[in-house]
Amino acid sequence: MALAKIAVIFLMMITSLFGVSMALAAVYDVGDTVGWTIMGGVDYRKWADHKDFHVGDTLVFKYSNQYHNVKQVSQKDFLSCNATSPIATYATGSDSITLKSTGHYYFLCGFPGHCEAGQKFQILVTPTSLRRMPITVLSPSPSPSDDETTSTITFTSTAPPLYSSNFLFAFKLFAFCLVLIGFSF
Ligand SMILES: [Cu+2]
Repeated sequence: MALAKIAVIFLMMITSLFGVSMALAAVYDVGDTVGWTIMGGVDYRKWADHKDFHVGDTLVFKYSNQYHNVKQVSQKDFLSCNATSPIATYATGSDSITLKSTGHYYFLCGFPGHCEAGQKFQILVTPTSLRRMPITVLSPSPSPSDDETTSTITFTSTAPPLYSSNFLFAFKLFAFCLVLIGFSF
């Protein structure tokens, strides 16, 4: 009986973890629905400030390439709005840029005056493994007379914050199942 329960629990764990693993990398539309422009009143600094960027995530720039482009530049060029020596230039009007390594990324529009008008932002890309979520689980007590002990597990996850609740749910489920096993023995 107990073995069957354990088998079911492991199957559930694997299923829930697999379900989350399919959504590992996040895709960010720069400027959200407004896109990459100087006309929509988007504060790109603010837009970037509220997000955690990790290796594997993708930035999507959508814009009219008659009026804008995307240039990845150095910090120095970012600060001075110098678009003449970019690290990379994108100009299709729908550019997906996958963040392949950690560190600072600086983006600006190379059209005259646009960077100065605020069409620029910087991000810090951190390793995927830095997503750590402390989760407290109740460990099953061997007998009712013992005090219930709590232990903290630091779980390293590769999911974006959006999916944290899934992990939390999976672990609550797991903790609940552990308690069930404890009672069945
Ligand atoms: Cu522009």
